[in-house]
Amino acid sequence: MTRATKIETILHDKNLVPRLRAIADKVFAGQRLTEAEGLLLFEQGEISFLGALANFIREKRHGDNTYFNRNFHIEPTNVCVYDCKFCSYSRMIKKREDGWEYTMDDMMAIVRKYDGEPVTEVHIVGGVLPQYDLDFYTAFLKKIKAHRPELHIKALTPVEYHYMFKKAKTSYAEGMKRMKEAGLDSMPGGGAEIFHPEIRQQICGDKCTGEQWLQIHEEWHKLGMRSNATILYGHIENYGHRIHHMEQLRQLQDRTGGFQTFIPLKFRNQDNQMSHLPEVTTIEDLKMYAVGRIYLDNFDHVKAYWPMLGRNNAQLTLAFGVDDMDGTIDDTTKIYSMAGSEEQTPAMSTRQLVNLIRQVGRRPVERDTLYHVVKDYTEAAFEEDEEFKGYVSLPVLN
Ligand code: V47
Ligand code: SF4
Repeated sequence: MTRATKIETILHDKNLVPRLRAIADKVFAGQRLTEAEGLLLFEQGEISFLGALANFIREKRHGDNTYFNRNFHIEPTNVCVYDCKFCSYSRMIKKREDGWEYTMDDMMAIVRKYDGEPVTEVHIVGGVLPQYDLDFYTAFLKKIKAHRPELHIKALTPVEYHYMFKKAKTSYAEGMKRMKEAGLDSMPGGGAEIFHPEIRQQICGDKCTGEQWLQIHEEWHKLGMRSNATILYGHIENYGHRIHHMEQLRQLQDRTGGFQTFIPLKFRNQDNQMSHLPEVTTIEDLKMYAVGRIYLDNFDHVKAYWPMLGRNNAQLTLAFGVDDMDGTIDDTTKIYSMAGSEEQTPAMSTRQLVNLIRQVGRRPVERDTLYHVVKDYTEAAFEEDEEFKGYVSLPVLN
């Protein structure tokens, strides 16, 4: 179904309740939804209705373009002083012998492993430990930049920053300034979980609060820098908490414009203290992506993190507001395989990722972290590309 027919279907659906019709009208007119309207979408929006609205916005902003980048991950440690109930990393100090704690040399060896590879970004995130302090990370970032100046460093979250700055007796503003001077290029979206204290207190009560998370991003944006934002959904929160979370993000984005991408992360239930909770259905995943796309009218991009969702579901999200598939990842990324994702060893080559996107009729576009186009995989570029020679692509479904 084309975009135009989908919209026609919505407008002529006699069964559409007036309040949902009014929301559709607002979306088509590019108007902002209220919190009550966002909640109504979650509570009463049929999945096809949500998909059509989200896809309308997605295609208005990006057409069929579906972005990905080539990056690699460094996870300094899987031991953490915090005790987030959903995290398969929260092995705490008492089980420290089960974990790894990389030295700066270990991590520089990982950086060097990618010398000559066409990666544009390193994503650094992991557990929180005292030895990884402000002096350590500023020295590490400087080393990376000295070795490979053009590599974009997307590193650490307010969870680490809050801990490090407190230890260094430094303000958020001063701490972020020091990180920028050391070579930090952008901040990933992790650590957001659910901002509402009612839930945050229960699932990750000992780390930075939602307000602190937002303040640190705000200081970073004030320096003219960009970051991402996540939500961890599908556990003990309700739709109201999700809307509250997105409302905080929307307000901050109105003030600074510093967020690039919204990344819903589905709670996975293996090997953590919340394993007794069932995981939500694929329909619920699609709802989260679609409402996220519709509600966050001041965010450019919505990303599906495929190692988390699985490849087929990630493909589905491309019809529910998602325009970004994150990166091609090798098997150094352990966080999700430990939490019970389908992708036990998440690895996907650029070829596979490009094909996955083409299979559902979208146009793969390789980007750098700041969404500059690195390579546009139009049909012609695809056919001519050395990397794809001899590769039989799967049929493209329209
Ligand atoms: O903050 C931990 C989540 C996040 C589980 O910015 C879990 O480009 C689900 O933020 N089930 C870290 N999620 C990862 C992250 C991220 C990933 C990819 C790209 C970007 C980006 C950011 O992982 C944590 C937490 O919310 N997480 N445990 C779990 N059991
Ligand atoms: Fe530590 Fe992050 Fe896991 Fe929480 S989610 S226990 S802060 S690694």
